[in-house]
Amino acid sequence: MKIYGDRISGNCLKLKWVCDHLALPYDWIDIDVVGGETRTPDFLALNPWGQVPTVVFADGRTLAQSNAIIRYLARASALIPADDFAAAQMDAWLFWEQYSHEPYIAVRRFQMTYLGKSADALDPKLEARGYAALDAMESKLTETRYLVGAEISLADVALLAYTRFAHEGGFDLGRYPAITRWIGDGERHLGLTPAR
Ligand SMILES: N[C@@H](CCC(=O)N[C@@H](CS)C(=O)NCC(=O)O)C(=O)O
Repeated sequence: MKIYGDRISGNCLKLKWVCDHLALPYDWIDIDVVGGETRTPDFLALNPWGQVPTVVFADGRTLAQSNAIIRYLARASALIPADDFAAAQMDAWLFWEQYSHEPYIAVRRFQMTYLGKSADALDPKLEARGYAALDAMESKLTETRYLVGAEISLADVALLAYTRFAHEGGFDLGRYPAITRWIGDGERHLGLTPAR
């Protein structure tokens, strides 16, 4: 399996963490997002959406969209709850991550850390909606160790991707004791070097 990805991208790191955790072999091919490598004719032939992560399997089939890919890679593993309702709750977090978390927290981080923009130059909605997302996570993680109960699942993998780097987008994680505890638990479980 070949993973086309950029290590600055949480969406791409989700795949690396799942593969490393489940001991799935892969070749990682660096694609420089800031340098425009997702928009070359060769890359667009691989993924017409022009985005990483993109995976090419040994039989030549390709798959894009980080959460679809990790769901496929982790099928039949403990990262997907065996109980169907718990698995649906995990999916709810995966969809929520892409619509209500990543567009604010990841985008603000990208604009500030990788495009060098100041907080004043950014749409204030990014900060307000990012904090709203963190508030929702804090509320859940005050009740349970992980997002879908006592065990880690893909919901945690997907949301760790950008939450653990939220400070790089100007978000103050010091306001969130439950999220801070959860980041530590998730990093230890997945064998990640602490982001802070
Ligand atoms: N919903 C997609 C988002 C993918 C995405 O936006 N990838 C960014 C990097 S995080 C990208 O490839 N941007 C380059 C571009 O759009 O040209 C996913 O979860 O995989």
